[in-house]
Amino acid sequence: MLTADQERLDCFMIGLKRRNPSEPEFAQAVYEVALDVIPFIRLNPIYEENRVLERLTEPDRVLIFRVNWEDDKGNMRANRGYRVQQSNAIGPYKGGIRFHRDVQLDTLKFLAFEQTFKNSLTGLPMGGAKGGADFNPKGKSEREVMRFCQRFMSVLARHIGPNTDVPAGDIGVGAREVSYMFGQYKHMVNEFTGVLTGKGLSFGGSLIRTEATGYGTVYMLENMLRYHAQGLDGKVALVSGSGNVAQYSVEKLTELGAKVVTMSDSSGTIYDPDGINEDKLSYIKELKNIRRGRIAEYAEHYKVEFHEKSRPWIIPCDLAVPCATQNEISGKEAKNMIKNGCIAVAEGANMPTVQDGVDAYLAAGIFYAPSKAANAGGVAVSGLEMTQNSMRMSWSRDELDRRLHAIMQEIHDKCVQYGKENGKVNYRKGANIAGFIRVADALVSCGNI
Ligand code: NDP
Ligand code: 2IT
Repeated sequence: MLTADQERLDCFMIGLKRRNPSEPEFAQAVYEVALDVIPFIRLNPIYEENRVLERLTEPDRVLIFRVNWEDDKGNMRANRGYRVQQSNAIGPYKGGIRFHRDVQLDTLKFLAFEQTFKNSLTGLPMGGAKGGADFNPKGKSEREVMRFCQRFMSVLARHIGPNTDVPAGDIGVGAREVSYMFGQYKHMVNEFTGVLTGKGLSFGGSLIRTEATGYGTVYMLENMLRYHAQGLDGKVALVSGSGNVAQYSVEKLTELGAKVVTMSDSSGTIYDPDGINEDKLSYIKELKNIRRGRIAEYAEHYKVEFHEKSRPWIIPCDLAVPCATQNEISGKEAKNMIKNGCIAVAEGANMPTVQDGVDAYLAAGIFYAPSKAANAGGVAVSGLEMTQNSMRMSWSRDELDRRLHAIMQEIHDKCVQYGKENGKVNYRKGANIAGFIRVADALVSCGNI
């Protein structure tokens, strides 16, 4: 990086941290984008003149609200709800809702910021947003989850709409929660519209939305390997997490010939050296989606190792597909994976690798698909659900899978177009610049609002 760019970056980050104290994840996400975008802005002064980076790092608005709800014992409970509406430069605000004990503004600001670039990469007309609550779904009854979703939506409803802001799922929020929220919204506004995506199939949900993030991540990995004359067949893969994104990443990896040897949850990692085949994955789906149990049960059931409180990254592999949460791969773990022979990382989770780890991937020259490119298939199919809802029709599974494939291929190609340097592809740079251009051009064209 040129000295002038480094100075601009340092100065920009000092200002950002001063304006957003105690928000390390937001600063981390912004830094990773600014690293690539600041040199690009120097070459394209129109973006500097319009202060595009400063505008993009300030959310359009942040909503914070109290959510009161009643538990099964009749106690009144209070949680904090959020919606960060980051940018509607290229379409209505769009992004998931996270319910997790640790949710705080910092996390949602990083996610909304990332979402803006990710949505831009899909080529579809969607702005960026993220929301959630510090509600812990673990151990809650079905009725408690329903009541929480209803109370959450009773506040959020006045701030969203099919042309304003279209939420979806994320950690702790799947089709069940989206559907409860949709029911509450419909009840309040007396309108049946595509205000949320990831709904149940019989009332406007899209086929393949459930699978899309995991499948899309593997399509991105496949594209990246193919571009470098490699393939998935016979490769050993580590997957973290055992929720929505992990399950469908494992499904597609296995279908395409890779052997997945790990999955995890917040209590630890299972290591199955024979591979998690279709039958074993069905067991995981039943365990996680129906019984809502812990991953350790898999180890007991199949008599394999369970590494308590441990993450997968110490196990030798060819491929790593993190699908749990942010900052789940440390610099040390990244370096260890590279040392053990890992050749490619595709991020199903959002920002799962710390900055040091990303630096290590790039320095080692392994193939690295950053989250905003790799996991964009989920929101892309959400975008297709919005289109189907507007047209009051639905596409077939094959049609949607074909479109998902095409979108992931386009994202890959944009990363190559903007990320080529010294005969290699820096996918982080490619994704950042390609995502930036579309939003930045819209901001410039629409004036200083
Ligand atoms: P789920 O709630 O379905 O699954 C989350 C998984 O990650 C669970 O196995 C969970 O374990 C584990 N996990 C969550 N938090 C932690 C933590 N702090 N430490 C260790 N493990 C943790 O969520 P999704 O699969 O939907 O989301 C996973 C990731 O993918 C997130 O980063 C999300 O932002 C991202 N993503 C999701 C998309 C979607 O369409 N759903 C789209 C794009 C990205 P446990 O059950 O023990 O908490
Ligand atoms: O991080 C993400 O892209 C999501 N959680 C999906 C968002 C969406 O609107 O489908």
